[in-house]
Amino acid sequence: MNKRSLLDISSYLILGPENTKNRPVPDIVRAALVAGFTCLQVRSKTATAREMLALARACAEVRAELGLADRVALLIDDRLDLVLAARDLGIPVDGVHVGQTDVPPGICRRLLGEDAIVGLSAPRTELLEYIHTGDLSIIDYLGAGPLHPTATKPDAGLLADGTRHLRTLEELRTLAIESPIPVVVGGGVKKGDLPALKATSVAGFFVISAVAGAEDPGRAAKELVETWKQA
Ligand code: TZP
Ligand code: MG
Repeated sequence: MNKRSLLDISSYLILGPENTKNRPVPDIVRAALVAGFTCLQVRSKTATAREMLALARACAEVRAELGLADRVALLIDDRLDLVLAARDLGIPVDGVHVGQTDVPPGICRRLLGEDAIVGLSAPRTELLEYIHTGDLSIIDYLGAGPLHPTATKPDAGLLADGTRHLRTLEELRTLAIESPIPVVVGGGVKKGDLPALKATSVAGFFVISAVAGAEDPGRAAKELVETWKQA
């Protein structure tokens, strides 16, 4: 079963224990998957490696219970080593999402193999030059953001001179058209952003707070999925 060919990044949830207002991560994951979220990434800047592996296992179990093991991709943020460790432990993780300062995507591809999913955060500047000159054939999708400033990732879009680059809808439209691989957009994304975002032709949106921080994550997730589909 090649998950790469079935990858659906239209409604993409990212989360870790620091994002859930003390609620168990698997509960939020269940609510989001029931609501129709299509892709899942475990991301934590505070959890230990062992905690991340336990989280990945718990998320994989929820996904399997819901019969979505073949349809929803489960990725780990930043850490190629944890994806390899998860595999060794028999935890069905599908790949990794890396940023511009993590292990290069080419090395992730080589070590994880052709069936793995490798996502990459787009560089903050010179994005169009990058998509025209970089080797994107080894990557499954590009993450771009932030659409808005966000407390979840205070350095999102920050440039060396201290200013912040937010992605404009115009920029995203150009990116979506010119990128040879799908683009998913996040950073402070809320339900109200989705119609304009979808109109740019990007493949999907990613959120943390709009689901993991919502009072009713299942309802919030459902509204996001429905809004995206109907936009
Ligand atoms: N990458 C760019 S912004 C961001 C990530 C992981 C955080 C998105 O979180 P939120 O809470 O949806 O703004
Ligand atoms: Mg990262």
